[in-house]
This record gives sequence, structure tokens and C-alpha cells, in this order.
Amino acid sequence: RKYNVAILGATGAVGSRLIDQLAKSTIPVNHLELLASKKSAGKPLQFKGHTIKVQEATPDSFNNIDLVLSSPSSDVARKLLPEAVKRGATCVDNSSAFRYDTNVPLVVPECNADALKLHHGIVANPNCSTTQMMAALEPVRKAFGLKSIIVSTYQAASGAGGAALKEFFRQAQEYLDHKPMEHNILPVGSQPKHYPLAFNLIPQIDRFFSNGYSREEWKMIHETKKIMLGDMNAPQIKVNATCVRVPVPIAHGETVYFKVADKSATADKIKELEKNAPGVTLLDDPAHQVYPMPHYAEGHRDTFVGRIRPDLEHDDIFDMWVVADNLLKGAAWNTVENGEELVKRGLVRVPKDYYVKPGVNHQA
Ligand code: 2RA
Repeated sequence: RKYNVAILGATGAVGSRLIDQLAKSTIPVNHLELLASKKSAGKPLQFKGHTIKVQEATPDSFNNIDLVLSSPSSDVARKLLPEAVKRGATCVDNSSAFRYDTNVPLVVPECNADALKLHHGIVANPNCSTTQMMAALEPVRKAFGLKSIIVSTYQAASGAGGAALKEFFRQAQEYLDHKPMEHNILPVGSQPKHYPLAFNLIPQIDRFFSNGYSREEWKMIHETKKIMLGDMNAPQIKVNATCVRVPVPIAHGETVYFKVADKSATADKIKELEKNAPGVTLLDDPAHQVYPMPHYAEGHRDTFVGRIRPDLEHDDIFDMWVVADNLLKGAAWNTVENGEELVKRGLVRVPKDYYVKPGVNHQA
């Protein structure tokens, strides 16, 4: 069977990568629609050597579509994806619009592909920082169980969007030219204060909640529980996160400090697991200065893992360093990979009890 596919949000940084990843994927495409806002309509884009003109996304754009790969704003996803589902299309969405709905599986295929069968028309992709941590930690959870995770992130400018990335590059030049750095976007466009990212670190990603945690940190905590345990408030694994924006264009880094349940775990056993884990590349040879770095992860689908070592005072706690391209594994590739799994499992079909309006949404 071949599929009629639509890419929603085709002109953004993730959208262009969705087109590229789809072209390289195992999804058999019969027809491809590239959808975006009205202002991009008519723009010619390339897919496997063919030129396809971008169309304005409207509810009727989905009339003959089987599979939607989606990365628009959350507002657009909330408005249009239910329309796509009503018309019989199965959607994989990279926005945060549906991630916390109990009717929507949140899936990293290396971790919980079986959850795909629970979909009612929409599958959600996790936040980029969660996705790479799941790919790296799932082999450990499966083998030894996990009791707690403490993660600190080093997140690239492109995670905040194309305009933030542009602002960061401009600031770098301004700094080198001894000019004042203009700063209008980061940490969050809609917040009152902005700071330069070039030659700086910003310990704020997204807005803060009253408990002092940022929304990015909240996402990492609750998405981890939903993916690993099927419940975003599950108490079995304790998670704590600190998210920091760093002056790197593409690829997020994370230090992950985790406690296992089974005390037979050793750093060597964990390295062996990571070496054989799907979607993971182990780069772990400190004696020869081999470890993952954003500069070398950019453009790759895999999650890179290294610096695996035991805590010096606790036998059941380990450290690792995880790096992945936030626009690929953290967004476009994970979306297409979910699409491939849906195809493989015969799940590109909308059930009778399809899902078109928010169910239980726990998001603060
Ligand atoms: C960021 N995680 O890096 C976000 C993007 N989804 O800002």
C-alpha cells in the first residue's frame, strides 16, 4: 500500500527536515502535500527531485490524506489536526498541543513504540530534550530499572526557532565587532526581558511556573513519566531537570545522573547496552578523548552517548553525557520514525472512536 502524505508546517526549520527525512524513509509515498500558512502558499519546494508547491493549510487540505507529519505552532495543530482526523488522516504531531492528553500516545519508537496502537488519530512527538534522553535511558531502564533521573541540559539556539538562531548568529558577529548585542527574542519572545545568548548561558527555557521550574523542565519531568511508565504523574521514577540555553546553533547536550534499581549494574554493562541500542551511537573512550559533541551530532539521526561512569560514592548511580540533533532526533526524524512504525504496524487508520477534541489535559 502507498500513502497520501501531508507535511503541515512544511516551510519551517523542522518542516524542511521533515521533507528530507520523509524522502529518506521507508514510508511508501503515493502523493505528498506540503502545507503551511497563507503567506508561504505557492513557494516551490523539492521532494525526491520533484517540485511541489506549498499550499495554504485549511481543513479541506486533508480530504484525501492518509498520514499527516506535523510541525506547526501548537495553536495551528489544535485547530487543524482534529479536522485532519475527522477526514480520516492519522497524524504525528511535533507540537506540544496534544502531548499531555490521555487519548494521545507520546512516542519515542526506541522506547515505547507499542503505545502507538493506542492512538485515536493523533500520535504526539515529545519535546526535543526529552526525546534524546529517552533513547539513551530506555536500554538501562529495561535491563536494570530506573529509580531516579537528574538531568541538566545544554540546549542549542535552534530549539527556540529560526528567528532565535538568526539572532544568536548576529549577536556573535556584534560581539566580535565590539558592538552592543541586540537581544529581542531569547529566552522567550513573549516574556518582558530578553538577554543575549552569544558568549553567554541562559538558565531559562520557556516561561516559569510559580514553583520556580520552567515549562521546559516541567516537560522533561512529565514526558519522561508518560513515555516510560504510561502516566505523566507516575511516582515510580523520580525526575528532576534544569534546562539551560547555550551558545550552540544545533544539537542539545545533556548530563544525565541516574539511579538504577538493580545493583548488579556496572558502567561496562551499561556501555555494552548502549553499544547495541537502536538509534544510539556510543562514543565513549575518554583515554583517547572520544565523546559526543553537538558539532559532530548535527545532521545525524542517532542519539550519541558517552562519558558513562559510576558515581564515586554510590554503586547504583551513574552519569552519562547525551547529545543529539534537536531538529532531527528531537523533531523531524522522530516524527518520521513514528510514521514508519505506524506503517509497519498497519496503524495508519483512524478508528471509529477517533479523537477530535482535547480529553484530559494535565498541562499546567
Ligand atoms: C527548545 N525544547 O529547545 C525547545 C524546543 N522544542 O527551546
